[in-house]
Amino acid sequence: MITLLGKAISRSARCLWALEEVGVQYEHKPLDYATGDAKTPEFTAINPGAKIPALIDGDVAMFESLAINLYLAQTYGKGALWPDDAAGQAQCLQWTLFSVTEAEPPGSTRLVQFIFKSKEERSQEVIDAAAERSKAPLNTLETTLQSQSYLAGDSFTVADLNVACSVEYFVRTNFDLSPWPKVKDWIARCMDRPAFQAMTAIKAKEAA
Ligand SMILES: N[C@@H](CCC(=O)N[C@@H](CS)C(=O)NCC(=O)O)C(=O)O
Repeated sequence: MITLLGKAISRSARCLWALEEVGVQYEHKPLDYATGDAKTPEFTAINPGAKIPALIDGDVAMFESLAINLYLAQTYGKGALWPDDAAGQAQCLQWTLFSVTEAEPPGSTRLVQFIFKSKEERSQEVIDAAAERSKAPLNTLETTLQSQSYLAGDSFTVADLNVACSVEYFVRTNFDLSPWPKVKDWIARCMDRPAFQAMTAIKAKEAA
């Protein structure tokens, strides 16, 4: 049985989305780093950095949300989330690193400013700098999506899932995506997927 460790309201949501996409049976243990759940010897044996999420699948024990998603795609999503051909697989690796290094930093800055900070604590300077930094990755995505429906070609793969995890932060913080209409349409399609909706329902249940 696959076990995902980490509460849904965290980067674990990305892995819940991937698990729902591949359709395998899994157990979800909503460990909360804030209460010390991630500092136990059992958890730090997997991630010495004590951050969620982590995944256990038989002999495999790993951390890093987007690496977990690549693992799930390669292991359980062949021909769907994980393309059959080397060219498509290369695109999945490329876009995953793009997500972490280019798209997530300005997106998570917005998340911190708009979701985790109060109005009084917000910094307009930080928000403006993040908006400026968002333009290059959004331009890259827009150009790519002008000639294809999805990032690795014409069907949804882990490339889309792993980038959408970062771009979704812009949606959640009401960033105006209208200068990037292809991105706006693509992220709406990604967030409309039944697996994304299933993950959203898990988050809502956890928050209730
Ligand atoms: N790059 C890691 C980041 C993991 C991460 O920062 N997780 C947060 C929750 S979203 C956490 O556990 N934070 C606890 C801490 O910083 O002490 C990933 O994508 O999995």
